[in-house]
Amino acid sequence: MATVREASYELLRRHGLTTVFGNPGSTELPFLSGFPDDFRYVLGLQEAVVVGMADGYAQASGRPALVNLHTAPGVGNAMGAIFNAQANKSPLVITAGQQVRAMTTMEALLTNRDATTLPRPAVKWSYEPPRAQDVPAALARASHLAAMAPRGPVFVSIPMDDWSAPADEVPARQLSERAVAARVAPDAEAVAGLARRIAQASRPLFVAGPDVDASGGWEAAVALAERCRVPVWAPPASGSGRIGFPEDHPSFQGILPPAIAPLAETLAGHDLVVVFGAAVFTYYPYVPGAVLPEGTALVQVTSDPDEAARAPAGDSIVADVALTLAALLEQVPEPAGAQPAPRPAPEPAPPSDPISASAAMAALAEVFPPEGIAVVESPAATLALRNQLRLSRPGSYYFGAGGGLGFGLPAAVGVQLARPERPVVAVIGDGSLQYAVAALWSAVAHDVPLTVLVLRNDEYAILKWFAEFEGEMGAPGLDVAGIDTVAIAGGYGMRARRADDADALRECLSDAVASSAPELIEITVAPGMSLA
Ligand SMILES: Cc1ncc(C[n+]2csc(CCOP(=O)(O)OP(=O)(O)O)c2C)c(N)n1
Ligand SMILES: [Mg+2]
Repeated sequence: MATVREASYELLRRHGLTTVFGNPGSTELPFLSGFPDDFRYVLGLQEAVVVGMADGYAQASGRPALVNLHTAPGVGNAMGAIFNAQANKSPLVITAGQQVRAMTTMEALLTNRDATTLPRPAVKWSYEPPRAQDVPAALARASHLAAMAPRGPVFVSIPMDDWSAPADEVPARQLSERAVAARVAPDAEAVAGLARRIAQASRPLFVAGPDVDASGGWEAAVALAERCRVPVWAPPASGSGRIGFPEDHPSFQGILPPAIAPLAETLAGHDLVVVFGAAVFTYYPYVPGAVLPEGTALVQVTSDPDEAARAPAGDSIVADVALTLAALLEQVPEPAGAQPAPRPAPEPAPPSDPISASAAMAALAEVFPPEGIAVVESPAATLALRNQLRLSRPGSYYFGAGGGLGFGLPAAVGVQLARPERPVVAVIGDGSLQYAVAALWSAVAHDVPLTVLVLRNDEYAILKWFAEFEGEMGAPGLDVAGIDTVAIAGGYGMRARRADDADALRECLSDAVASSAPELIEITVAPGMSLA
């Protein structure tokens, strides 16, 4: 008779969950013992690293990823990363070991006392199976739920003695064979109504957000924008984990500002705004004003019911974004007017010593391969990167939409594991690198040929900018001078170099991108925010 462990591995196999991101403890050993040959274990040395790697892997592969954490302390360490994964709509099946059932009532060491409450509210479902025999069913339910819109992390706590218990043969096998088709097509009337509104609008504008990319709607978004001859914007950068439209396309006009009043001002003069696959809108900081300018109507297309329900203005259609784009494409007529004028090419950054973050991003753009992927966590240089790099292919950009640092470096490892054929460059601030720095070790240990570019300004530049913007001066703790990132990377066994100027940076970057080993490059950049 099969054990719960055997039945569970068979189920995970059928669900394609054969890569396990984890950091083990005694309570996880009964799951891991006899680890099947066709499974891969990716070790992270701290739980922020584990979940960050799984987040990048799940997003870049488009499929749920499996995480295994060490009971309450492991989940506690992981919380910031789970929060990020939820904002990223990253489908993670997060499991954690639990004390043996016979000793949870007396609270033996490592008992996860209130296991299902601990990861809330950052997971959309949290569960501890009532019997050992229910573990496969819990894993099946978790995997289906994680993959359904809105995608996101789910949690299952598993008592350590469950794994060796005899499984319920038939239900476990039935569960393994079930498939759930979860993409929801839009209501035909709603699509016809939106197509009519687009056709009748005199100056429509599109906003293409992260779920255009995640849903596979990239080409349809380009075709629809070209057909309708509308300008396309990206939603505010700080809350967008992916880009939804080629940023070098002539229809693409730029990134909306992140505060209420300036965002509304940018939309002024357009009588219809259609937002595809984004929240309306992820604002910060607070600059009050009307959400929409006078005379502007808005329609949001989102697969996330909550995103639709909480929007402060406009109408919403809840459905798969790619399916809705395809349905619209069949219905909108081609208008008479001209295509929008393309925005200018990026300005060359003026020379300075040290170079500006913009100049560093321009150097990166010069050597960035067309099939490259950028994973970004360099707060004061994000806009410069977006402007200089102008990424043009689907699945080319990952950014922590939750705003929690510690996503970028491990996510880049996960993205590179999922997409070995595309070179991944992580662009990380000197402060941000420290939140999940042990991901450097995972990149080396698992031979992940990632390039890490660290922008060193010895400060939390974005916070200084923010302080000035808010008029809150004199805060301590905004300088991080003296971190020798090259030495740290060396300590983890990673090849690491310092580039002294833009020429050296280009050379180091081309080498690292072409190499099949992980490499880190540090460049000192001028302090402050780089906006373009
Ligand atoms: C987990 C977490 N802690 C703290 C912050 C607050 N925070 C936002 S940006 C930032 C500074 C980032 O510094 P660095 O990576 O050097 O980027 P720079 O601003 O210099 O470009 C900090 C501390 C955060 N976003 N997440
Ligand atoms: Mg910095």
